[in-house]
Amino acid sequence: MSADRVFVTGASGQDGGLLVDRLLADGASIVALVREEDAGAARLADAGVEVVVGDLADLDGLADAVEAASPSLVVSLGGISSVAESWRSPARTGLVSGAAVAALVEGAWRVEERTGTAPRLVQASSSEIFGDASESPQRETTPIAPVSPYGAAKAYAHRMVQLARARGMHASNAILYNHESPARPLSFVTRKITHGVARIAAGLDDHLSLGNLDAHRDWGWAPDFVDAMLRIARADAPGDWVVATGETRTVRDFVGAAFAAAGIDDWQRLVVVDPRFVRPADVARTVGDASRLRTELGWAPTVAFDDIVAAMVRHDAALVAAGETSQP
Ligand code: GDR
Repeated sequence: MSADRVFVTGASGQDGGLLVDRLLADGASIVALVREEDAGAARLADAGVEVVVGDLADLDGLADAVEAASPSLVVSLGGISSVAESWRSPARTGLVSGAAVAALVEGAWRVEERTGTAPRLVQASSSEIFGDASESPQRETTPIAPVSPYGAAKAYAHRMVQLARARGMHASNAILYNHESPARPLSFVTRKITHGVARIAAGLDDHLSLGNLDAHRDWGWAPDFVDAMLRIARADAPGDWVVATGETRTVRDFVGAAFAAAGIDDWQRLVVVDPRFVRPADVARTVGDASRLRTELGWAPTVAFDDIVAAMVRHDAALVAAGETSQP
């Protein structure tokens, strides 16, 4: 399939930036829905992306935007992506991370009515839909039982994509586990750690405040995950695919690896647990089985855990050395 015209939500996020770069390199034309106040809009426009101003909370406007763009592929990356934030804004999370995906499907159906062909759709689904999963590692068939407002919104979107598929659309869920890069915002634990460690190493801070250090997460490399989404978009048949490394580590392991990458061994005294960062409920352990993606679509992770951490620490050390101490 040539994904020649792609409608993207969340284009100014970590995955969006990586996806846009890949698609532009492939010669695709891209329509990105961005909020008026989105600081990333100018960069997208400069890169040759057609920017449409809109809001995921405006469901009718969103379906209209898909219909007007008449794309061959819709990639749904937008919404509230922070699980912590979803506890503070559960209703808005339901709207922009859940119902907005139904609006994308509605827009796609309208394109189908008009042209006879529905666009393909890839939804950035999440391991959070499984909650404290009854099986480990989790697979595409693991029961859906979210334990956060974010997970509940994503579970609705996941199901909506399956319903679109049942109605004949090439609509797929990429069930994404945590995936990181230097472009990860500071609100997520990995980047908070690597940025904080870089500041401590430079003598700018004397400690790092975190929440639950015992949570296990399956952490991968964001460019690999964007590659997985493109493979899924281009697959002969639609479906649901777990995108994960199959390895799980604790937040404490991540902290240790980050300090090690900065040359600091005795780090325990530099980390403080602050109840403000502990969530009302937190998934204890995620680990995904990406066998289906490996065998059917030839995907494999390319960057090991320690190398992900080291790349992020290196990036943040350079930022700190350049005097850039806040969110880039
Ligand atoms: P997560 O990512 O909730 O797994 O969702 P996050 O990096 O926010 O948290 C990972 C784990 O770290 C613990 N933690 C902290 N988290 C944050 N943000 N800040 C802290 O100070 C802190 N201290 C400990 C958390 O409790 C949690 O256990 C990510 C997002 O990218 C979602 O969009 C995506 O769907 C899932 O991964 C798969």
